[in-house]
Amino acid sequence: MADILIKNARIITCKSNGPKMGAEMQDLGVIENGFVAVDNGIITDVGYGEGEEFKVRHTEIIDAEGRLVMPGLVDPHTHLVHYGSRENELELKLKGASYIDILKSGGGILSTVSATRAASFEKLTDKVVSSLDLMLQWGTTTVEAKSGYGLNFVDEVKSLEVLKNVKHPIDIVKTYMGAHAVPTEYKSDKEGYINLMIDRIIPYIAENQLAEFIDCFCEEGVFSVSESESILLKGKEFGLKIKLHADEIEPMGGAQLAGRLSAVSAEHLVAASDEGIEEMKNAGVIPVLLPGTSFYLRLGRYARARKMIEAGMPVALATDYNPGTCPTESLQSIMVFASMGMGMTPQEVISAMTINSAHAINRGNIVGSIEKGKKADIIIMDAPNENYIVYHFGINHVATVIKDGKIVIKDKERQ
Ligand code: IZC
Ligand code: ZN
Repeated sequence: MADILIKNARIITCKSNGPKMGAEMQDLGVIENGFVAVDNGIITDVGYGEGEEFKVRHTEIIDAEGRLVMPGLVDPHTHLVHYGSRENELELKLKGASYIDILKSGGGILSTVSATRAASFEKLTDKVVSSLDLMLQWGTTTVEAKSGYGLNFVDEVKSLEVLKNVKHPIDIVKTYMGAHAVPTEYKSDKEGYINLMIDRIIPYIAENQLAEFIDCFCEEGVFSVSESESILLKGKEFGLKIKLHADEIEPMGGAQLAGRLSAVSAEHLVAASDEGIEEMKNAGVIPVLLPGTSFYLRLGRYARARKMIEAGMPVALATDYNPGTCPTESLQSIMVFASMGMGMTPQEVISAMTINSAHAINRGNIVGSIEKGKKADIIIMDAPNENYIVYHFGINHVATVIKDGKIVIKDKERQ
């Protein structure tokens, strides 16, 4: 018995026992002319043939001939909960202002903080829902989301409560990121802000299970390596898992810190040193690369994905969706930058946005591949093969989205 049977499909399973390491990322575990059976929200079988042994109980049989069936995309790094937008910075940026210059003059993150603090719970929720709707339409079925635009007790808790209470098919993994910037009221007392996080906010968030991860913006002019370390260690003491914005713009030693703390993942890594990459590898830290941000910051350089893959590391990719440095919800857009900017093959890109990104948020045993026993989070792309998705860029290839075994986006052409 099955609720849904997908047949005649080219199935990109992304099957793997753990994250796909280095060269393994090229192997997507493709099943030509296969079927997927779904029952009660779970994948119950995957194989060759039409799955004729499955009688379909409730919903329907999907004939996916000529299409690509893949795991729902997993976005392991977003700043989903924020209010307002920052298109005003576009012109400043084009005139040559750097990201950190804009932040130091009270713009950037801090302008989003003002808008987020002023927004009601309902308004913030509406904005989150409209972004989640877009993500789902573009094929994302699980997303990591950070706080970090409240920067005080009330508004950080508000942001995480919005994520906890929002009703949406997409699964959200929550991260506390109070260490995103120093709020204006603590401008000349950074230590005071760090103490507020350490003494009050982190314990409250952990005890009330408002987040699973803690993250910190370790960057020149934001939080130093030693400040980041004390904040992250406090989170760890309270049971939060560690992520880290490391070496995004300046080579700070963030990658080494991620290795030393055995972080689950370290993100950005554009300026990460050879030693940093080596220490991450030895500690099993997953590199989460954000090439849309390199592009949008006009950095003129990208993280060294090829070096990391050749070193045998399990590279993951994310949008970094945020209102300043990467205002897009679309992982399909990021595919192009990963491929053209960093030289990743379409196969590596898909591994990095499914099984590896699932592991980067501690969901590798539940989502990220089409395998028996996993959640039935499946997308059907109107594309003949995986190369085509990267090749025909800038458009949405998603035809159908199945989330938790329910068809939430229905193929318009074939209804
Ligand atoms: O709002 O600018 N890099 N945090 C770290 C960001 C970008 C988000 C922003
Ligand atoms: Zn980020």
